[in-house]
Amino acid sequence: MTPFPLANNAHGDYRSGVVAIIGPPNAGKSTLLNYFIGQKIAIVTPRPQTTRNRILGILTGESYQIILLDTPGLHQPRALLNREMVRTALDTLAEADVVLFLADATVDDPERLEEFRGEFSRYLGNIRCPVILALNKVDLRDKETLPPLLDWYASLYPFSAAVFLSALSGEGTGRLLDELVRFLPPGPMYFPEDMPTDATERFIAAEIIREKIFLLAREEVPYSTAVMIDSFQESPDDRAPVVIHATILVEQPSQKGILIGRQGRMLAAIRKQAVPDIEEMLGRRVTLHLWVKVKKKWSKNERILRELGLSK
Ligand SMILES: Nc1nc2c(ncn2[C@@H]2O[C@H](COP(=O)(O)OP(=O)(O)OP(=O)(O)O)[C@@H](O)[C@H]2O)c(=O)[nH]1
Ligand SMILES: [Mg+2]
Repeated sequence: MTPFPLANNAHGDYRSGVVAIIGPPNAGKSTLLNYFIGQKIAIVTPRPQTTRNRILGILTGESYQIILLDTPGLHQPRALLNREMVRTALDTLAEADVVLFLADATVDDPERLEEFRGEFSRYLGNIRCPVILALNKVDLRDKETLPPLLDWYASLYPFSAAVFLSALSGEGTGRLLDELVRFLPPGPMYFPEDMPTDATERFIAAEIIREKIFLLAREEVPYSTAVMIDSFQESPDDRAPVVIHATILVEQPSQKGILIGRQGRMLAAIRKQAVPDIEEMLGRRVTLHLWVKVKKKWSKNERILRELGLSK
């Protein structure tokens, strides 16, 4: 990363670096990224394996700059797309100054936890920097039941610190921030202080559409979709809407039928929910045109995954 030259690099107590947020699917990694950045950069849904890319958020304070990397959930991948998602998450470890291992505190059944032991240990075993444990969703837990859970995680790995957290309510986030800064090395400001992310508006718009598909379409359908922005036209007149054309890829003709819906109702609902979020992100009105296209086995095709930014 090329340091952004700023005056406060001059004194030595400024801290900065990369914090990789890793953990199982659905633990709340993207929720935490959005909480810290104070705006929606990463999409959030109640379903696992929502995030597919590394998403960078920048949190700048008076004495620190944290480059947060949200990642796809760690799981045992079978299909090519899933393998690429896990690889993307594990690749962030090489760049990290600190790793935040975020787990879901509502997953506490001892047998279920033991099923994860080997997998978690394997991921954590390759990390060469401090790892902070955050047990998330404590708003859903009776606090007295948390210490045994912490003991289980402590038996897994020598975490440098542990924090109970609610990424939804913000409880525990102050303490987590203190811990993250404590383990960051001294360093310069890498990004301008008012820059929240390096993600493009096009990328976030495509992700918002994907989020609505995850929220509205059932079963495996969202997992067989990808969204491509075909065009993104901003008029020089601020009051004119931004006109976005996007294509939703599916793998089967039956999935195309589901996503269009009877008399186009599903596609209309996706558009209706996506537009306000995209408008909020852009601060401008938006006209969104959506198409659905069948591209057989796109998720098993390396070339298409690369084109979609889902593979190297
Ligand atoms: N009650 C509660 N729900 C939470 C909290 N954090 C996240 N959630 C919910 O948990 C679900 C998953 O959140 P995400 O942020 O998408 O989880 P993720 O770890 O990014 O998931 P993947 O991208 O699939 O790996 C969503 O329904 C969130 O609203 C929390 O602190 N408390
Ligand atoms: Mg996510």
